[in-house]
Amino acid sequence: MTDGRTSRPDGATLITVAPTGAESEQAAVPVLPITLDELVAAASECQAAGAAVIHVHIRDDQGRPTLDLSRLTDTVRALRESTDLIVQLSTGGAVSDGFGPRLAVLDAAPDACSLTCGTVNFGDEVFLNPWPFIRELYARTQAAGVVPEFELFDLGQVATLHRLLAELGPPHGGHVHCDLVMGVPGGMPGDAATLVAAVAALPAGATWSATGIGRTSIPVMLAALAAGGHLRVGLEDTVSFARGRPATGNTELVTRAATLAGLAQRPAMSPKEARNMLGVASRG
Ligand code: KMH
Ligand code: ZN
Repeated sequence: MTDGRTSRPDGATLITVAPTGAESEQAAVPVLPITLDELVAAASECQAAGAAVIHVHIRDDQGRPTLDLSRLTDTVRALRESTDLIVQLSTGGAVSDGFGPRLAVLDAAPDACSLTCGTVNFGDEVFLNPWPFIRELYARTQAAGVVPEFELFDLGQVATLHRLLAELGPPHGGHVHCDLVMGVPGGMPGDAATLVAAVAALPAGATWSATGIGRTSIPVMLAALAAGGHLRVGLEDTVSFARGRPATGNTELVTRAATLAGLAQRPAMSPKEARNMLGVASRG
C-alpha cells in the first residue's frame, strides 16, 4: 500500500466526478445530467478534462432518483463503452432508498461502489447507515469483487471504518481509499482543520479524496491538495461555480480541479494510474 496519510507533493491527483447525485432536480439545475445520453456525454467530457473516476447516481424517466437494476446495468455498460473511467456506483442512493435495493446495486457489476460508514443527519433528513447494513454491504463487495470507496461524513465514521477492517479484513483489491464528504449540514464541517484531523485518523496506508459540499467546495479542494489528498467535484456536491454564479456543467468543475491540481504540481492522474492506485482491475 502507498502511505496516503503523508503529504505527497509530487504525487498525481485522482479526480472523481460526481455529476448528478440524488438531491437536485433538473428543473432547478438545467445542466444536471439525468438521462443516459446526458450522463455519458458528461462523463466523456469530464474524462477529457482530467477525471479518472465517475461516482454515479441515476434517474428514472421522470428525473427522479432510482436504483433500478436494469438501468444501473445499462449505465455501467454505456459508461464502459464510451469512456475509460472507473465506474463507481452509489450505494447511498437517495435518503428514501431502502437497504435491499442499496445492496442490490452490486448486482450491476460496477468497478467500484461507495460505502458510507455511518448514519448522518443530512439537512432535514437522515442518511441511514446502521452497522449491520455497513457490514453486510462490505461483505458483499468482497464476495462480488467490487472495490469500495469509504465515504466518511463525520469523524465517528472513521472509527467505524477501523472496526470494519478489523472484523472483515481488507477490501477487494487490497487497498483502502476513502472520501471525506465535508460540509453536509449535519456532518463534519468543510474546513482545513477538520480535514487535517480526519486524515490523521485514517487507517495506515489509506489514500483519500475530499469533497466540500456547497460553498465549502473550494476551501476543501485547496486543503486536500495541500495535505496530499485527492479530489472529488461535480454537481452532486455543488451546483455553483462561484457565489451567485451557477456552474455551467460538470466539465468546468473538473477543469477547475485539474487546473488547481496542476498549479499544486500534482497533475490529474489517468484512469490507468487510478486503477493501479485503487486496486481496480483493468478491463479485459
Ligand atoms: N445521496 C445521499 C443521501 C453515496 O452516494 O454513497 C447519499 C450519497 C452517498 O450520495
Ligand atoms: Zn453520491
